[in-house]
Amino acid sequence: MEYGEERVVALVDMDCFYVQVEQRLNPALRNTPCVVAQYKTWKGGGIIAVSYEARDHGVTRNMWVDDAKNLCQDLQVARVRELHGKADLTHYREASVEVIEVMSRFAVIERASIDEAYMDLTAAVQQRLKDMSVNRIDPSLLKTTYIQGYPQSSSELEPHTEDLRSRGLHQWLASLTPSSLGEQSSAGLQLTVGAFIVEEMRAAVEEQTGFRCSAGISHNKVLAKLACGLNKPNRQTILPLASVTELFNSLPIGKIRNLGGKLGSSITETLGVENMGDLTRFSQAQLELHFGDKTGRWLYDLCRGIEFEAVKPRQLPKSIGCSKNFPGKTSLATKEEVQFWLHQLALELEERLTKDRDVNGRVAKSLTVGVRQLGDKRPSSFSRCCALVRYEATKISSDSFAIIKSLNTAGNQQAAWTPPLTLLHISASKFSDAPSSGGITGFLSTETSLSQSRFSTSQLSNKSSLDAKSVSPCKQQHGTIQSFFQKATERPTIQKDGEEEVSVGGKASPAPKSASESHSGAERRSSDVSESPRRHIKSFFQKRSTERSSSMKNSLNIVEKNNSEDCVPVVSPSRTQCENPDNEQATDVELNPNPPSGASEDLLTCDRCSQEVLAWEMPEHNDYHFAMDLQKSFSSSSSSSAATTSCNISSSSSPPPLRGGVTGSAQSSRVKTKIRGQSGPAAKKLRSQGGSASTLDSFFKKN
Ligand code: DCP
Repeated sequence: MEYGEERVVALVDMDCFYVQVEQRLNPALRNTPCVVAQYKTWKGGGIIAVSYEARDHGVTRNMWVDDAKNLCQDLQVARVRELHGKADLTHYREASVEVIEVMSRFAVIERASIDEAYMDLTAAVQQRLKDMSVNRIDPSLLKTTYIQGYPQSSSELEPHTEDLRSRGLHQWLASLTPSSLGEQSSAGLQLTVGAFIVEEMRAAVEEQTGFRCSAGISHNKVLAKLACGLNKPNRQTILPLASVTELFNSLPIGKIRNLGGKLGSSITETLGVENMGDLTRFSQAQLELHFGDKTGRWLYDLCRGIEFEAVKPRQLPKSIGCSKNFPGKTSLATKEEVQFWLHQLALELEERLTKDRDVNGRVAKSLTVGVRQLGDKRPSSFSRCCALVRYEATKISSDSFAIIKSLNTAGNQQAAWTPPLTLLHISASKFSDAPSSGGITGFLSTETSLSQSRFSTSQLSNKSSLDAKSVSPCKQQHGTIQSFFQKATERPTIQKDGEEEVSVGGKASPAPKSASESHSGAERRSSDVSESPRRHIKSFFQKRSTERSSSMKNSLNIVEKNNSEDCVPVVSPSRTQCENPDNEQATDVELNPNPPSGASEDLLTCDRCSQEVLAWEMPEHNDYHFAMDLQKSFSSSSSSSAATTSCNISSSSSPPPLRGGVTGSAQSSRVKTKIRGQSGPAAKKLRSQGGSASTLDSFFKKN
């Protein structure tokens, strides 16, 4: 077996997942051009999932429904349900659990997001090979399998056709070396047996859940993920190592798993290369010089299709959480509002944690609270964690309030909350088995003092090369469309229950640094990392610059994420660094030899900004983009006709999704500029002058 061909790894990804969930709930939607949209107040709502029939009409994610209907008159629209004033993903989560359950009967799986799972099939393949009397595989067992790179001379055939697939498969099967008993099977044969298992598994998923999926089968996670996307929907693709060179020669670096963000952009900029195959021109020493030892070594192998990140057995999400945006004038400016919304989020969290405990027999020990402040130009936000002592909304919200109240510069005696908050999120993580003896009582008895573990990540800045803010869940200033339409005057009221007076462990929390003080470290680091080495004339400086950034990246790719100019950086709350000696996550991260790994669990990649976002935060993240589009379209309509108050949005309101690499960064910077505009003085000035913001205001009032 050649180096890098030792394992058989597969990625299975559901096809247009939310659409399929809606189609199962409403069979009339099946086989139709259909989309799932969030909310509907503005232009019919924003599209987050698209059936393949609708894709044929040019409908894409991130379009407005009304625009999509112009492309496809018969478009069917299913809506994401709402609960507690937020998108409710329950149906999709439950469907995901069903799928994972079926898949895990076939192999040990690593749930990678709400609709994706990796599996290491090496052992299962070996077992099958032992059980097989003849090491030949009948093509009829691989009815939906493509072989990347086969047939080898296929220029006259249309890609993705059945004829091409079938000829490629036959050619591939004919090329396999049959192995006699006792002889080690070829890598090709192992992949083929893996593909056969995945065919069976996909058929079982469809039979038992009604959902179709696609898959990639190769020797590692990166290639499996890449292969999965090559022949969607309802197909699977084997990617042999021998076909990698040709594929990589025209594959943009940003298309590779973990290279869609800053690291990919930095590679492109630093080395002046575009495609993955271009990296093979560099020696390992050169790559190490530019990106540090670990990343350099990793890239050297990766551009040859070799990667070793393990498939980590995990079927459950690592964290459970919820968040809500309060953009612009809906930002939370009083303690009452902050408490009210923390309580709303806590209600949802309590409900989901309780269900999770009952179903999965585990309890979360850590509670993370994140906020973003109005006018905060940094991509990251404050994030603090404490012990999660009880699954009870009142307790969760009061503890959450207690650990963020020091951010309120208006002081505890005032009704105001300053600076206002534009985002709240709470999440639970650090799960362990629910105590078997004594049940929940046992769990409750292990209550620890909040003061012991409570820790502000903003206070870690001097303790680690990884700034605490860099590792905290950096939240975004993205907007909830729905909140946008909410009148500022319709502020919620809260039943006062003295939550603000909650004393945590009887200790006053350490005085926080002022907002500006605590931001500065991150900002400095941000500019360090994003500094383009090309600006330097001397290669020496170039090296220094990239080394500095890569040494941070080597420590943890979180740095990239948080300092990224990407508009909505989101990092798993489990990565928030609490000052806790047994902080497994922090240890994990430090020791992790693979530059950007371990972070992908529960994450979806946003096609707009290439940011990886927790599945449960995706609705809020999408809102952000929708809100930005909306704001952009208002700006452009008002600049073309300042007097108009009508909502005359051009199709440019939904720019085509940008994916990865440099393009992603460019998009990100644009968005960032708008973030500033949204809440900054310029926007206020515009509002007072009756400019575009005033148009926006009057529109909101109408709604
Ligand atoms: N999702 C979302 N917002 C995004 C991206 C995804 O809400 N910006 C949700 C809806 C998707 C689901 O996550 O159905 C899975 O996302 P995928 O990226 O896997 O896309 P689909 O499954 O919809 O389509 P595909 O068949 O291309 O994988």
